Amino acid sequence: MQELKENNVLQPAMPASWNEDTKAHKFCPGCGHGIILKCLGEAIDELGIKGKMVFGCDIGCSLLAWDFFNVDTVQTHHGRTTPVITGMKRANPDIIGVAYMGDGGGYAIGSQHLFNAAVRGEKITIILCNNCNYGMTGGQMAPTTLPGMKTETTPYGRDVEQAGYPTKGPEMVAAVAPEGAYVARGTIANPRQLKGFIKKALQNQIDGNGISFVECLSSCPTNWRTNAKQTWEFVEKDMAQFFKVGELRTPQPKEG
Ligand SMILES: Cc1ncc(C[n+]2csc(CCOP(=O)(O)OP(=O)(O)O)c2C)c(N)n1
Ligand code: SF4
Repeated sequence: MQELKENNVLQPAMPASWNEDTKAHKFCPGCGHGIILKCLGEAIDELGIKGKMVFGCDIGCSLLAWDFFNVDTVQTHHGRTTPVITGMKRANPDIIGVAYMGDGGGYAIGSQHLFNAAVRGEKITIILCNNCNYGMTGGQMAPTTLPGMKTETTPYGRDVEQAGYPTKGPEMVAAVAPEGAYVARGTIANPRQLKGFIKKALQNQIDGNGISFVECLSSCPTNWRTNAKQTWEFVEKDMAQFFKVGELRTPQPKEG
């Protein structure tokens, strides 16, 4: 959607929760982070929670979102966004805390935090960008790198005999979280559905239920070294075939 500004120049309509002064954003052309953050921005607007939000971003390309929103934001050490937002939420239960990270941040260096926050059912919302590699550091293998996928550190393709199979985060969180959890996997190839999942994840926190976790299948054309067609094919076919899109856990309706 576009709207006319005072100078009669067509401008893209941005979510009200975005910080217009910091746009255009800093992600590479074709990067999926911007699509995920647009879904998040629209979800924040539609739920009217801008004034209560605390947004946490990790090290990795998610840190480029440190000035993305017009909301209170904290940028943490690599993998530590989950415990930082957990602490803020415990100290001030009225906030809506969102921890945003990459697959390296969530499933490698921060995996213990994700696992234990899920086991404890922390009442926060975690949004994780799965782009099958370590984007910011130049495209090394991540826990989510697909079998046979070439990266900087797997030049002959990921060998599952040596490196194991990719981590399926939502499946793990869904398996260990207590009642009240909302868990889903969306994709930038279907932003309408992805926004719906993110909105439900935020609503779950508003309702005071358990942990909310949304993994987002995303693109990193810079490190994948793909053109636009190859990028979309990889997201829509290769990634979606291995990582099934959909809801894995929804909270039981409360009695009464
Ligand atoms: C403690 C620590 N270890 C390693 C690094 C180096 N480092 C910075 S970003 C990054 C990987 C980021 O990948 P990911 O979390 O998947 O996010 P992406 O950039 O792909 O969005 C690493 C290993 C660091 N900054 N701090
Ligand atoms: S390196 Fe990859 S993840 Fe990082 S901004 Fe560029 S395209 Fe996005």
